[in-house]
Amino acid sequence: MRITQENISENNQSILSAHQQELDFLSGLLSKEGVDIWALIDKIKEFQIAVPSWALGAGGTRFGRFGLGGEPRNLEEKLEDIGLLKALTQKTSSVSLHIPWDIPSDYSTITGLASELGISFDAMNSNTFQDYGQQETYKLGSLGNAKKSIRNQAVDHNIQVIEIGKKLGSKGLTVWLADGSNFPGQSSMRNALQWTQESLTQIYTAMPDDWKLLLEYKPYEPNFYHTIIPDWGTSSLLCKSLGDRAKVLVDLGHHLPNTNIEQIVATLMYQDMLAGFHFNDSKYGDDDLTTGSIKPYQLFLIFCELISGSEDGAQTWESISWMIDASHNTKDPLEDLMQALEVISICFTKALLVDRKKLSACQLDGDVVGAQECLQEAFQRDVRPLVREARIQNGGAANPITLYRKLEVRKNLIQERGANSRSTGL
Ligand code: PSV
Ligand code: MN
Ligand code: MN
Repeated sequence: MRITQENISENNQSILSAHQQELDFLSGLLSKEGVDIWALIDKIKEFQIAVPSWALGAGGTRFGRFGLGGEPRNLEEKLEDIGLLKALTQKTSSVSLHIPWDIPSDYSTITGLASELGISFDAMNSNTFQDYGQQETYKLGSLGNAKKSIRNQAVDHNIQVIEIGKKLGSKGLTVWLADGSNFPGQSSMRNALQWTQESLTQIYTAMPDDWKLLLEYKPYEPNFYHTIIPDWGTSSLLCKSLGDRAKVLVDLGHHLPNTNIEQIVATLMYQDMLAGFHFNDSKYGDDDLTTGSIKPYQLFLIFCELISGSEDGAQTWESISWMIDASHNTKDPLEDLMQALEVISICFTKALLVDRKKLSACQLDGDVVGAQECLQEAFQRDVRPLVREARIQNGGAANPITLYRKLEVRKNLIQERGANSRSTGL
């Protein structure tokens, strides 16, 4: 199923006048405060976020999985789903593939379909956390395994992923390592780190000059005693030993509760070490809940750091990659992704509204209350009309989820692909 421009314009027509009223009201208020509305809307229009191939099917937990029907059965159908998201939201135009789940059976078919849908290939993801028929098991680790032959196999896999990505036009490799140990004494933490560094060096060396390596960290799970790359510091240490095209990837769910993620962002930007983001939200751990569903204020504060870091010249905005990393057990994943794209846009817009001059003055004057007021002023503002306007101008739907439901997209996908179709992925 595809959504046409006519579907969208026809739907938008019915809500245009109500939207215009809301927009005029907000523009009036903001213009009085000296905000350049149109420049703001242009920034919102430009901000695009990649979607991972594994977020398009129903995810599971270790207790079970509940399919929702109409899930994409292959890479072509995953691209079609991203095409639907793109048509509705105009907020995403790239997909992040995971190998071996998404190995193209025919490259020209895949690149042809992607260009027909206007989709490009974001960073590639390798998989050395599962066994899928390869020679040696990853049960006790991959790039940091005590056995050299297993480390070599994991390095070769990453190089294969780079080769696949080159054929698709991707420009990056994301490495998330599940490696670690479950019990004290199980592994030598120092040796494991050194082996990981050596393996990553081989991978980095195999990357084309115009690629970047995005290195994730995660404190625990699937290993519960020690993880080789548990935090941003270890990731940064490894990246620095590799070279300046290796940087730290911040996955919002990969922190212990109450970690000050915005401070991590500030610290990484301070050293030009921020590769990008995996957006999601969490209550307890790596919950992969919908972005902004639990801690929208934290997301806003993260964007405040990102915007100030780039405006102050610490690190360029263009050097940072944006992606959603979520996997849902109870929601229609396409609806979930639309919710995530919306809330990311909202927090981004609110952060753009912060009066940074005033904030800076408050910081210099030691005006604690004034500084907080600056942030609250922007955070409490309802910016949805601006986000909607940006989407309409880009050719998207004024209200993506409503139109998705009106067009009965899921029902159509179930008819096309079956009620029990299963997506390859997590
Ligand atoms: C596992 O925690 C994970 O969610 C990582 O964040 C990766 O980015 C993703 O899976 C795909 O490998
Ligand atoms: Mn991630
Ligand atoms: Mn994760």
